[in-house]
Amino acid sequence: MRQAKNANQLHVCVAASLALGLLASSSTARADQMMASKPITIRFGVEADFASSNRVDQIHSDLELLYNSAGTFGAGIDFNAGPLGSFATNHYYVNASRRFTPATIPAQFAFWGASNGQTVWTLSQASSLPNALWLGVAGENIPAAGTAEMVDWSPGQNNGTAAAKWLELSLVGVRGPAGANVSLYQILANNQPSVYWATSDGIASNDAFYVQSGAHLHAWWVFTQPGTYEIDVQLRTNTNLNWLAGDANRDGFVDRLDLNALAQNFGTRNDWFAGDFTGDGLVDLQDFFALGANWNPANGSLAAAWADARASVPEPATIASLGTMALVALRRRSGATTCTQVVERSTETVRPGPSTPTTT
Ligand SMILES: [Ca+2]
Ligand SMILES: [Ca+2]
Repeated sequence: MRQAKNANQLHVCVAASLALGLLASSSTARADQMMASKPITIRFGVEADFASSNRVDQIHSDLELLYNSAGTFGAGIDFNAGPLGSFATNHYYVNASRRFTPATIPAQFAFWGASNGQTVWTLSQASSLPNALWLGVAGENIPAAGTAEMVDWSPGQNNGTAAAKWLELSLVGVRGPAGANVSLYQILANNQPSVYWATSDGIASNDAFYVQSGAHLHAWWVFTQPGTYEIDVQLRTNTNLNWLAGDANRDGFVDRLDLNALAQNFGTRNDWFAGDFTGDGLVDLQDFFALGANWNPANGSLAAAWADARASVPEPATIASLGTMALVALRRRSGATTCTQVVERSTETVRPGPSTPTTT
């Protein structure tokens, strides 16, 4: 499952790790550096519109993904001319011509998350549909400075198996109509679906699609309910930056300013500047370890600085709680790796929710 971290338990783990001096084994040396974007929200209307927003329908448009260089990303709607459109003022529209009610859904399409006889909406991978949106995913507008920083990597999954300058499009959340599922896949030479996104089994790290710098691809998009969808994605790529882990504000020092950034954003999906030094798009314990490995003792005790940083962030749990003491005692018996495992299991699945009203 692609998940939101439980921030409070992560803080407890940080406190426990500090108490046990577990930071010494961390290492940040590497030639390449993964970078992740902040979450980006892409909006779709399935026979429904967002208020005060332009409907993007009946054109060939690509979802342009950008790595702009220096750890910054972006995305926009390609209108084939002029600047990219903003997702704040435009939404992709899935019209009635793409509405189907199959009596039987073939087994290989079970990932749609629809039942036999249920109406679904599909944006086609094929180009011969003049009455509907033809939506691709592209890395064609990445500026030269961004491409120059990108280095070959192999995501090792989905359509990103070979080494190349890949940009990852990860699904991290969907806010849509009640019971809605979203999927993204291609039909390739074997005539079988290659599934990249499918919310029917939750949202996980393998809900990812890959496009190379300079390329664009088309795929099938399927929605199982009418209404409006806000789809949260994060972009990732591999770079040659080799920045100093922990230096969130890029001033050349790993100090309290950086620790404060990490504390403020702990447990969130975020980018380097908010504390994601590992490039997985999450600000969590591993980022704290990365910062800790480069912490200069001249800045004082890391434990004390962390306590100060956390004190400025509202949260219900305190690191001095009895629960923390119990966890520290537990770690003394079982070791550091157990802490990470506890964190990974303390997650909460992001699922399509009932918050958005449907319109048909
Ligand atoms: Ca700094
Ligand atoms: Ca991280």
